[in-house]
Amino acid sequence: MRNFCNGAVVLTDGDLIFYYSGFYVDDGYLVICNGKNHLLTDGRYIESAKKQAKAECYLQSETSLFDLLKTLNVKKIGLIYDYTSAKVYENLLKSGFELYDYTSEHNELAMVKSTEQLTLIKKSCEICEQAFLNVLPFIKEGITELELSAELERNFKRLGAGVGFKTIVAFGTGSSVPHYETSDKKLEPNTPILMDFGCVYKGFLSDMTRTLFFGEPTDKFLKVYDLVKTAHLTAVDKITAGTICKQADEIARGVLRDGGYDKFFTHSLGHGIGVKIHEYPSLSPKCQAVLKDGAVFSVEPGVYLEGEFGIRIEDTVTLANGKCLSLMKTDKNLLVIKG
Ligand SMILES: [Mn+2]
Repeated sequence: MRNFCNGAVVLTDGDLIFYYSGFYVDDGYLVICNGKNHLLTDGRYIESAKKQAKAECYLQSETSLFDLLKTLNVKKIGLIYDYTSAKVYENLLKSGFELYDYTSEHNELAMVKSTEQLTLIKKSCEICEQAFLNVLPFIKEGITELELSAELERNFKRLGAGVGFKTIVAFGTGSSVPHYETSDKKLEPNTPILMDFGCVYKGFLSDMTRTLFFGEPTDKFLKVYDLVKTAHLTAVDKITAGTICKQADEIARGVLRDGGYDKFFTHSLGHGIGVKIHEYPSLSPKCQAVLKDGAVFSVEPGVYLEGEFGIRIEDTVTLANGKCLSLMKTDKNLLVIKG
């Protein structure tokens, strides 16, 4: 029987292969053609792939990508440019295929989560939050940032998940660096603690940040905390299905501006979350994307005062029936741990 396809999508990124086939490989190709998945991988994966992937599976040593594309009679190939190597792009181009960027089609599809995907993300958020609650008793003078992050990550695994991304635990002035490198710094009295963490449950991520205080917070810290909390709660309250990303960012940024701290909010309000921790859309001052029901994203306003402290409050949220709902239950009030 002649297999006629013409157009296909070729993916090489492990997370995206997982998104479309339900199976993660970091070395292989997923070819989607006429609504059918074809997965090419090697001997390390093939046994599990045949059981788990929603795809026809092939050993790369027996069937090359080019053999398969030829068999399927593919002429035109969609690639997700941000997640395709220049080498793959060049090899396909040299072989005479017409290439196009499949990114926007993928983004619109991946932004809206299915019921099944949402269930996994909710579980991921539940584990993330439980792990956070479990580590609170470990916060004592002398513990290091790395020890606290290890405890958090140990809890992800105990609760059935994996580490979603590089955990950030920042004590004191380290908290003013939004993507701080967790170190062996020891916890001292009267110190803010910023923790940014997330787990991965059956391929789907969660993302959460809490800023706590160990000891006695200053009036300035309390004032800025309150402002960031108001920015967070106002954004969750006002974002709806139909909100343009830049408007969503402005809701929180406006609150910080009214308080005089918007110039210390040095990143975007949030980002889509799914099989990757940073997905489309970006809730940034420039993004024109429209948020839709079923979207899952972070809301994470922050204020970073160099040499003093940083405060960020982040939840993973979703849009359902037009409204923005947090998938995290712990409240956003400042948690003060007495030294
Ligand atoms: Mn985040």
